[in-house]
Amino acid sequence: MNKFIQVLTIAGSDSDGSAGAQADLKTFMSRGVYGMSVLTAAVAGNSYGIHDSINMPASFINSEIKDIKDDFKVSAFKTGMLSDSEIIHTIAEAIKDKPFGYFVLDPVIITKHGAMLLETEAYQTLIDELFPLADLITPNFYEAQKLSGLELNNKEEIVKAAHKLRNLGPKNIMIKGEHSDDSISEVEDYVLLEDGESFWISEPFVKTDHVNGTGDTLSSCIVAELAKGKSMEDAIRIAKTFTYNAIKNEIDVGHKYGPINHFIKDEIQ
Ligand code: PXL
Repeated sequence: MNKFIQVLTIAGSDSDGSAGAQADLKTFMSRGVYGMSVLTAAVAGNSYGIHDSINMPASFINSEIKDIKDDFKVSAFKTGMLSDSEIIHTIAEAIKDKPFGYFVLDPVIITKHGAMLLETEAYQTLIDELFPLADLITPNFYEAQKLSGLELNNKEEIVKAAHKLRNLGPKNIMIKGEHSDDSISEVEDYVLLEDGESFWISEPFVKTDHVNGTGDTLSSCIVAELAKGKSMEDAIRIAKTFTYNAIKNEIDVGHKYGPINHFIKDEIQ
């Protein structure tokens, strides 16, 4: 029998398949690991926007997690859309004994269409209950500002925010670069590692609307690579390249903020 490394996403379902758990599972498949999903919520959306959503009851989320725990050996996992404080608390309780290996926390607050996926009053719960358990957090520019309480106008302020976020508990921090300005040529992310090392990582800016699910893809690729035994730095570098390739090789699906391309078979090791 073929053995597969097993990984998990704890995230929301996005009906159009571009983001959330669907993007995570596609990324896991593309990176050669066996993916599982615990759904926290489900959104009704397409490339124009998100039009409805429901949260899973806490008791159901607990049942999903219990079923994974009872049967599988998960080497790494991530969280995505968590909606509210009750869901965050449910997950924090369920994972505090570290049943699933490395923990990558993508602090999803806002979508590319501008829909809010986390209640404002839950920001502090996320920080208090999940940040201390996380091996890595991957906020985008907007989320880094909201969670650090700092305004990020230049590189010094991004570095400062990363240190502030790390003081809240996560071992490693990756702040994804701003790309709302179409005139930029590179998207630069800042990484602060557990041992104090830090670096900027950049790829060319691709001018396209097909960018829904990029954050989900990046964090799930990091999960896949950590599960395979890569170092945190290597996992981050591989994921940045994988996500860039998925954006660059556009697919003609949807009309507005369409999906990125999880079919690419790149040979990044
Ligand atoms: O990409 C952020 C995201 C996360 N989770 C779900 C989403 C989205 C964006 O659309 O729908 C469920």
